[in-house]
Amino acid sequence: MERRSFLKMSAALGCAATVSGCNSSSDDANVVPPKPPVSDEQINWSSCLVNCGSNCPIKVFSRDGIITRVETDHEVEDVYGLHQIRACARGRSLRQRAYAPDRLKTPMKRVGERGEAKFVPITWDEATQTIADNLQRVINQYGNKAVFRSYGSGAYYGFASNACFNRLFNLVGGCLNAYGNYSWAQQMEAAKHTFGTGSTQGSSTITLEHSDFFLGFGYNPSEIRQSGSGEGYDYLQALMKNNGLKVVMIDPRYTDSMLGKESMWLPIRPGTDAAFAEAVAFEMISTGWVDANSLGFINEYAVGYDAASIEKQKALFAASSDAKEQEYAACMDSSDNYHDYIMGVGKFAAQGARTPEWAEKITGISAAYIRQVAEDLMNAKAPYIVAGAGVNRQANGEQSMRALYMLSVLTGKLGTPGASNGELPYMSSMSRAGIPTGSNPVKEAISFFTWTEAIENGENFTARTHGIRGTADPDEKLGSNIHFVFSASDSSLLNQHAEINNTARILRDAEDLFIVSCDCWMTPGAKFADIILPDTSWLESNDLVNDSYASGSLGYLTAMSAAVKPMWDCKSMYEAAAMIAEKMGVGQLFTEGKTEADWLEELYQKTKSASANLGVSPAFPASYKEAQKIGVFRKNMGDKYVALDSYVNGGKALSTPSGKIEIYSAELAWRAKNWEQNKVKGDSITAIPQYTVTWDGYEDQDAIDAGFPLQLAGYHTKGRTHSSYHNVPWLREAVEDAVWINPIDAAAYQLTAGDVVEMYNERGSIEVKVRVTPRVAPGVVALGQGAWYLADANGRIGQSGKVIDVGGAINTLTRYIPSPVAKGNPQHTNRVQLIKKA
Ligand SMILES: Nc1nc2c(c(=O)[nH]1)N[C@H]1C(S)=C(S)[C@@H](COP(=O)(O)OP(=O)(O)OC[C@H]3O[C@@H](n4cnc5c(=O)[nH]c(N)nc54)[C@H](O)[C@@H]3O)O[C@H]1N2
Ligand SMILES: Nc1nc2c(c(=O)[nH]1)N[C@H]1C(S)=C(S)[C@@H](COP(=O)(O)OP(=O)(O)OC[C@H]3O[C@@H](n4cnc5c(=O)[nH]c(N)nc54)[C@H](O)[C@@H]3O)O[C@H]1N2
Ligand code: SF4
Ligand SMILES: [Mo]
Repeated sequence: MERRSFLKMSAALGCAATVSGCNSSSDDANVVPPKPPVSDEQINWSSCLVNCGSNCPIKVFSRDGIITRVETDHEVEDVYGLHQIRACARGRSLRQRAYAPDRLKTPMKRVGERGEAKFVPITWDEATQTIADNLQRVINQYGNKAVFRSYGSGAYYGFASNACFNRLFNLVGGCLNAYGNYSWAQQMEAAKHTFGTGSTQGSSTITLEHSDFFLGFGYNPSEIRQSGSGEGYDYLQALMKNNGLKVVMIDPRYTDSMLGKESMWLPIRPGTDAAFAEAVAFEMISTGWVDANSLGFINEYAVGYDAASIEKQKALFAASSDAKEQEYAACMDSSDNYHDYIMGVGKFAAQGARTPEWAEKITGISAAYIRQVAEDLMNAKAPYIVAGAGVNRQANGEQSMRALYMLSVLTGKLGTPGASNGELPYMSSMSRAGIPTGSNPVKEAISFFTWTEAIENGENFTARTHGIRGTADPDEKLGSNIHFVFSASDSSLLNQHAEINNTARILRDAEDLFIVSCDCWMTPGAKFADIILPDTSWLESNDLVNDSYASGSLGYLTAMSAAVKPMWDCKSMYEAAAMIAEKMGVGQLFTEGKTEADWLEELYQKTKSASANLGVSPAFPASYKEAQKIGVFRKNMGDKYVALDSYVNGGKALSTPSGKIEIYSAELAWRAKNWEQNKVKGDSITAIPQYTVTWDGYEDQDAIDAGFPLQLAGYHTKGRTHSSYHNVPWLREAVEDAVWINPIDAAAYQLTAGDVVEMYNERGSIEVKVRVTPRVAPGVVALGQGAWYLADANGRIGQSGKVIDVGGAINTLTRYIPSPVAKGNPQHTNRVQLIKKA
C-alpha cells in the first residue's frame, strides 16, 4: 500500500497511523485511545531561504515553544504542474540548524585582535549605539562612499532582509554600490555583449521536450537545484517526456545530473571550453556546412562572422550622430573576424586553424569526440545548448561563455522551439513586495568582487583600471577607500571570497576599518567583526517570501509565521536596523511609525494586488494573518520562453549596440583599446570570442613549473548551500567533504580512499580527506566549496608557508584576480599540489 493511502485509511478509521495504538476489540469500546504524540503540536509554515534558487516551504511542528520536528511540503497531490515543493536534505535539517550550539545568542563586541574571536556580550543598546557612532564618524570623515554593505546572499527574506540596512544607509546619505555577483559575473557580461541579455534568457527547461539534441557545459541542475519544485525537477520531467533526446554533458566531473540520464559524458579540463567550442566551429565551417545551411541566418541576424559584416556595421556607427558610436567605429578592425580566426587565415594565419586535433591537446577530449559533437549539432533540428555558471567562474570566463554562445549562432536554429542559445534557462517567479530601500544618493559602483581591494586602494579605482561605474569619465577616481563594512547574512566577508589569507590580512591590517556582522551563527567571517548582532532564524520569523529565481516552472509564495519566539537575545534585521536608525535620528523615517505586523500586512496587500489576476491556488485570503494560517500559495507559471524568439521571429531588435547578435562586440573592441589589461596571463579583452591561456589554467606552464601540477575545480555541493548549513552534523555525515581524485592520479600519489592530504599552492594550505573516483577527469581534482575555514589550533605551518586550514575551505586556495571584463571572481581557476599526511 502507498504511504498516502495508508494514512488516509487510518484517518478514516479514526485511529492514528501508529498501528499498535489501534485496537478494535469490543472490550476497548469505552477506552479513549491514547493520543498520538503529534496531536497537540502547533504547526507553522516557515521557509528555507538560502541562495540555491528555490525558497522551499518548511512545515514546522512545535510544542510549548520548542520546535519538535520539521516536515516538507506535501499539502497537495503530487501532480507535475502544481506539484509538491519538497525540501532537500538541507531544508529538512533546519531544526538542527536553529538549535545549533554555535548560534549567536547576544550582541557582542570585539576585545581581542581582529580575527582572534575574542568577544564579550553587550546590550543591544550599546551595540547599536556603537554602530551608529562609527557609521556617523566614517560618513563625516570620509563620506558615504566609504560605507559598504557586503554581498550577503544567505537569507532571502521579503521583509526583514539585509535590504533593511540599505534602507538605513539611504536615509543617512547612502553607501557605495556594487554591481555583478559571485554567481554569474562573467557570463552576464558575455551575454550582454553577445545577445544584449543578462545570461538567464535561455529557452525554458520545459521547452526541451521539443529538442532533438542537448549539449550541456557544466550544467548540473540535479545538484544545484535540488528542490522538489526546482530546475532539477523540470529537467527530469522534460527528459521523461522526450525519451529519445540525445544528451551530451561536458564537465570535469561526472555529476548527479548524469548518472545514466546522459548519452555521453565528455570530461573536459577546467577553463578549456572555448577551445572545445572553437574546434566544433572549425568542423562546422571547414566542412562547408555553415555556408550551405546557416550563413543566411548568420548574415541576417549577427555581426562579426566575416570582414564584410564588420565593415558594414562600422560604416553605420561612423555615420551615427552618437559620439560613443563614432568612437566604436574608430576602434573596429574587420581583420578580427570570427571566420578568419577559426580557420587560421588572414590576420590569424600564424596561429593556425582551430582544429579538433589542436583542441584535443588542450581540452583532453579526443578529436573524434569533438567531431561527433559537431556532427550532432549540424544534424539537429532544434539543438538546446546550455552552459552552467561553473564555466563562467574562471579566469577570463567571459571568453569561455562567449565562445559557447557562438555555437548556437552557428547552427542558425535560434528562435526554433527546442533550441537554446547557451544561456541559463529563463524561469519566472511570483512577484512579492519587499521592504522599500529608498534611493541611494551615491552613484558610484564597484564590482562586487573588488571590495577587499577597495579597502586598501578604492580611492584610486577608475573605470579604466577597475571597471567602476557611475563616474563621468574613464579616469575619474572613486576617491575613497572603504572604512565601514556591514556584513549581514553574508559569508563573503571571509569564507566565500577568494584567497582567504589575503582577505584576513586586509581586514587585520586596514588602518581605519569598522566591521559589523549580523548572522545567526559564529561563522569564520563573524570572527573578524567589531560588533556582532545576533539575528533571529527563519523558524523564529514572520515574513513573506516568493519562490526565488530558479524554482522552475512552479511559482509559489509562503506566508511565514514564527513557530517560536525569538530565541535568547536575538532580534530581526528589521529591528536591528530600526534601532540604529533611531540612534542616528532617522528612526521615524525608517519605521514610518509602523510595527512589524503593519509592514507585513502592507507588503501582503501589495503582493496580492500585483498577482490579483494570476489565479493562485488557494486564492489569497483578505489578510496577512489569514494567509499565514494557509502558508503556501502556488501557481504554475508555465514558462515556455524560447531564446531570441522575439528577435528572430518578432523583429524586435536586441539591446546590443548594433541591435544584432554580436559575434564581434564593438564595445569590447573599445574596451580592448581603453581599459587597463595584461596585468597577469590571460587578462585580455578581444572583440571576438577567443580561447585564452590564463594564469593557473591548463596551459599555465609557469604554475606547473612552480610545482602545481593539478587543476582544482570547485563545485557547489549537496552538503551545503555555499557556507550555509556547514554547521549541521547530519549533513557533514551525509556528504563527506573530500577531494575527488582520479584513480590514475591517486596511483601516482600513492593515495587510497580516506587518506588525508595537504592540498596547497602559494596562497595557502588545507587539510582534507581523499576520495578516489573515476568521476573526475585525470589531472583534475575537485572539491565542494563552502566548508568553513578553520586555522589549525597549534598554528601548524603548511607547504605554502601559511597556517594550515583544517576546515578545508577551498577559498584558502583560490586567488584574488578580477576577471578582465566583468571584474568578476575566478574561483574555479586554481592549480595545486598534494602531499599525503602521515
Ligand atoms: N547544493 C547546492 N546548490 C546550490 C548552491 C550550493 O552551494 N549548493 N549554490 C547556488 C548558487 S548561489 C549558484 S550561483 C549555483 C551555482 O551553480 P553552478 O555555477 O552551475 O555550480 P558549480 O558547481 O560551480 O558548477 C557547475 C558544474 O560546472 C563544472 N565546471 C567547473 N568548471 C568547469 C569548466 O571549466 N568547464 C565545464 N564544462 N564545467 C565546469 C563543475 O564541475 C560543476 O559540475 O548553485 C546554486 N545551488
Ligand atoms: N571558491 C568558491 N567560492 C565561492 C563560490 C564558488 O563556487 N567557489 N561561489 C560563490 C557564489 S556563486 C556565491 S552566490 C557566494 C555566496 O556567498 P554568501 O552570500 O556569503 O552565502 P553563504 O555562504 O550561504 O553565506 C550566507 C551567510 O548568511 C548567514 N545566514 C543564514 N541565514 C541567516 C539569517 O536568517 N539571518 C542572518 N543575518 N544571516 C543568516 C549564514 O550563516 C552565512 O554566514 O559564494 C561565492 N564563493
Ligand atoms: S537548500 Fe534549496 S532546495 Fe534545499 S530546502 Fe533549501 S531552498 Fe529547498
Ligand atoms: Mo551564487
